[in-house]
Amino acid sequence: MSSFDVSSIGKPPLIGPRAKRRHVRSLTGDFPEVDEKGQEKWPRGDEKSWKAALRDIHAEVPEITKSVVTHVQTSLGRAPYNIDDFGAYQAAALSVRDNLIVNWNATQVEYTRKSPKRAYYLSLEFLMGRTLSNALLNLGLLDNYSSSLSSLGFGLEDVLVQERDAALGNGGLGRLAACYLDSSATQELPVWGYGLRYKYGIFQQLIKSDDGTQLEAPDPWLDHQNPWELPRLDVTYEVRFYGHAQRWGEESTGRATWSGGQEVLAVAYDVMIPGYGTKSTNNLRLWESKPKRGFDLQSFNAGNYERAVEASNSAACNHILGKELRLKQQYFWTAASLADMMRRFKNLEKPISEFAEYNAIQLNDTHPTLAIVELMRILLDDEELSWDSAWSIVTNTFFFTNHTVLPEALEKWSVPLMEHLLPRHMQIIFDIVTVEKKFPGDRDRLSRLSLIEEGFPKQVRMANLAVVGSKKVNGVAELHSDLVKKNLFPDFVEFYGKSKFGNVTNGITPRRWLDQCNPALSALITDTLKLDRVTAGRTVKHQNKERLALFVERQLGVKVDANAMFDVQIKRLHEYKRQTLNILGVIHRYLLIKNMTPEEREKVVKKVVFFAGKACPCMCVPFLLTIRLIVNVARVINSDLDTNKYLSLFFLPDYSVSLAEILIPASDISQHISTAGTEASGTSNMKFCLNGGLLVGTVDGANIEIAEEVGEDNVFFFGHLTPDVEDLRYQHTYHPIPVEQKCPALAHVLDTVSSGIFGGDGVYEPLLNTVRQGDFYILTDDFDAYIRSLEMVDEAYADRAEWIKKSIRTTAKMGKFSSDRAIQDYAQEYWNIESIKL
Ligand code: OAK
Repeated sequence: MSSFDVSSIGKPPLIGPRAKRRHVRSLTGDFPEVDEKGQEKWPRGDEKSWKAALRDIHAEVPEITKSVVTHVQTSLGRAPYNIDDFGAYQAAALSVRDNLIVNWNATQVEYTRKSPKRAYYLSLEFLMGRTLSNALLNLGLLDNYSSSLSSLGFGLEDVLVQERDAALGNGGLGRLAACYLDSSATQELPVWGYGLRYKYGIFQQLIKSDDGTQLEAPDPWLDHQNPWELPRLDVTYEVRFYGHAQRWGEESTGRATWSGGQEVLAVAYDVMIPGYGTKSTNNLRLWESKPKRGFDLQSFNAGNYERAVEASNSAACNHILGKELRLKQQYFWTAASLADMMRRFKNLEKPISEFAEYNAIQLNDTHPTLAIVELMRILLDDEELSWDSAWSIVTNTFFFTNHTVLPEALEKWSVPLMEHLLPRHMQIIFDIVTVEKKFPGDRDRLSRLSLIEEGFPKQVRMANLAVVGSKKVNGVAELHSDLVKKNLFPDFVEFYGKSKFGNVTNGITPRRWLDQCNPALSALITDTLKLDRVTAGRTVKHQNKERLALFVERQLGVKVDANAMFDVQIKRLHEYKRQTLNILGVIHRYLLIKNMTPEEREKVVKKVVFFAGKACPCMCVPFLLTIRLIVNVARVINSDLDTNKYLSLFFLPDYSVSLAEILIPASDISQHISTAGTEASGTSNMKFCLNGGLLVGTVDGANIEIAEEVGEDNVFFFGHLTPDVEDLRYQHTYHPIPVEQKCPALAHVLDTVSSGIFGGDGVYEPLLNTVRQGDFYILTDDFDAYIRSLEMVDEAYADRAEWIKKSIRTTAKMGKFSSDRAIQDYAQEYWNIESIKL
């Protein structure tokens, strides 16, 4: 993978007039166009290979070329000479898919034959990114397809970048789910994912050129045929909403009949998940909603239904969807998934009492918590089990992972809404509450433990429900798991005992996040004969920086100095992640350099700062201004001829998995600077380190464990620790100290922004005021330490040989953060499942 064409990363494939111009002929199926001299014109000037492939289609041509050409003709319905890079991508993808299907079938047959205990990963988000490159790597077919495509006149890289990212989610939790699927297949574990087949992925982010504001456009990722999924039009389930729940008999925890309302069809789409170096190929089953034919038209409110279907088709952030639609989406997905699991279990012809011995269900945060109630409903109403038997099965089947301690992310559903949409489920939740009253303790404790929060309206606390209904609960890094116990669920820990609460530190797949995005470094690691690793490591990093520089030049038309230090912060934009701290730090650096003499400037470490990330448009207004500030600061400092040689800044729009794959290998230093105690884990920190980038960060999330592995001297820590944060917030409220007094350097930066040198005409004041007043994320307390840590980064970077050694040591010590380890932790300590060898 040497000359990586980055020009169309994250871009939709070429369609429309421009694409047509690249065809030799339009899609008429005619033979090649003839030029002025009567010569046939063939794409890529490679007439011979196409003709040979056509002629020898049934003879001894390499299998791969044969299969690609066949797909061009039979699946795409095109004459083979009549395709562009996108057509070549489609044909290659279909050809690779053939391999996947064979392995996928073999795997599923083996699972059926051996009837092992299976684990199901329920996640509302799966950020899969591109598939072709990953499938080729995992199948060990990269070189073969590269040769085959090249014999047909196509470069592998040109073909790979045609694929559009599957971006069915927002951020960390969704990408983690994708890494875990890769590792489950690689470890040959019988794990399936269940999610939603959104019609639109996470919005495409556009940055308005005049004022830097973020605009959101839909991501119609399915506009072209998606080669990576198999529609299973025969696998459908009916999912009910609304209606009435009628209890049977007197007993409050007994059976009921739920009838009436609306029914929607859930249709399955299967996505094959290949393991690395194994035939084992797992399944990600995504549900699409379809109207049910012939149902009660009178109770069908067409307008609402359309809206519901449309909304359930968007992977937009939480708050965009109306509450009811979001709840509908969650129930639709969990009900279809459970019906599917139940059908599979029934095929085993085992007694229902053994359900938990054959099934483990992992809840990826609280979004799938309704699955707990749905399984209760099935066991009580359909299987006619007693409450205690049903509850015992449920609480041995589910496992719950929490992914955030931010109170605003803890889901709650209004009781009246639940009663309206899911009347039977609300009954069951009330029944759990009744049973739960057995909890001893005082009234306050009982109310904290309760699944129902008092108020107008009353609310169902989904996190409490997930804890009560699960066998085990875990956080995603050591510190976070401690906070889950101490701050989120202390009463539950006291009630159930500590053993119910654990930790599984997150992991990332080294396939995508090293082999695929950084093949040169991957090769260097496996090359045991290489003597001068420092020089080689430096060369690899430099090549990756040049690749990023080329990308920026093509995207933004600006040249970037690959000899400068590359400093990267890429993640969802959120106040707690403190992109604001970073941009205020950049301004500070700019002002320092601006005030230097030319001689002093020559001693400055040259730096290019990169930001990328999407901001959920429903976030608070001040914070949305951060992107605007970054873009406008970039405009000023990149055009300042005094300083731009020493400091430049870029906001790369439309952050995606594919963009991360270019940015991460190119980073010298990356920023993970959340307020201590707020970032559950972070996983990009692991990706940067694996690629030999060093971290500047707070003592938070997985940063801590990374430092334990790579050594504290290889991480640039700064800032107040978690236990200080509450005290500082208290001080801010009751004994505020003006920023001018507490942190003059920051006050100067804030005043500079207010002065209007970055434009905006006062527009940034709401953002600046969140720092000057309130300062919930303690920027004024951490700013000085942050600047000092960046100075230490400069000093360390000045000794380039030592820096590269740090970088190599960091890469070498990242074994713990492989998702293979993480998934084994889940498999052994939680799900109790074993590998199935094919
Ligand atoms: C998203 C929605 C609701 C709750 C949590 C999230 C989420 O994305 N959390 C992130 O999960 C990652 C994977 O565990 C962590 O690395 C991030 O720190 C966390 O913010």
